[in-house]
Amino acid sequence: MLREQEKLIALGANLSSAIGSPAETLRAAIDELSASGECVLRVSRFYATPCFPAGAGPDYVNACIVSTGESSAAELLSVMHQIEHKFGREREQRWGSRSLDLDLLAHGGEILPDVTSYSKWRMLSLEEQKVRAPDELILPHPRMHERAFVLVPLCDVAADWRHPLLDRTVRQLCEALPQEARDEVKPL
Ligand code: PH2
Ligand code: MG
Ligand code: MG
Repeated sequence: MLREQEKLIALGANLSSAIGSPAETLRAAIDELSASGECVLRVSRFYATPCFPAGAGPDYVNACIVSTGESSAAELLSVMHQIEHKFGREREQRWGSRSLDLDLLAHGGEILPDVTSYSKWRMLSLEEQKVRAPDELILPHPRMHERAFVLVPLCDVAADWRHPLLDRTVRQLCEALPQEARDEVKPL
C-alpha cells in the first residue's frame, strides 16, 4: 500500500483579518484545512518573528503544520489559495504584508517540477528573488532551508524530515542557521 505523503505547510500573517489577530487567523486557517479533508497531524507552537526583509513591515506570527490526506500537491495548493482568499488576502507586492500566507513547503519527498527548475529557483540571487516569482509550484519550497521563521517552527513538528535534494534533516538545516537568526524567532 502506498504510504500517504506527509505535507509540510508554513503559515504566516502580519496583518489582522476579519477573523481577528494574526494568531486567531492562523488558528482559523488550520480549522479550514481540516474541514477541507486534510488530516492535520501536528501543529507547531506559534512564534513572533521579525519581518523579512528587515523593516519591510510589522512582525509576523509564524507556525508550521504537518498533514496527510489524499490531495495531490496541486489540489492542496488550490485549497490553500481559497483559504488565503477567505481570510482577506489580497494580491499584493512580493513579500508585502499580508493577513494570511500559506506556503506548501514539501509534499513528501516530491521534487517539482524537476531537479533543474528547482535548482534554478534555489540559486536565485536575493536581488532576483525580489522581482521574480515562479508561476509554477516548486517543491520543496526553494527558500525553506534559509529561513529561521520556517525552520524553527518546523522543528516542532517535522525535525526528522529529510530534504530530498539537500540530504539534510530539518533539524540539521535549522542548526546550520546563524544563532542570532534562530534567537529572533520567539514562541508567542
Ligand atoms: N513571509 C513573507 C515575507 N516575509 N517574514 C516573516 N518573518 N515571516 C513570514 O512568513 C514572511 C516574512 C512572504 O511570504
Ligand atoms: Mg511566504
Ligand atoms: Mg506564500
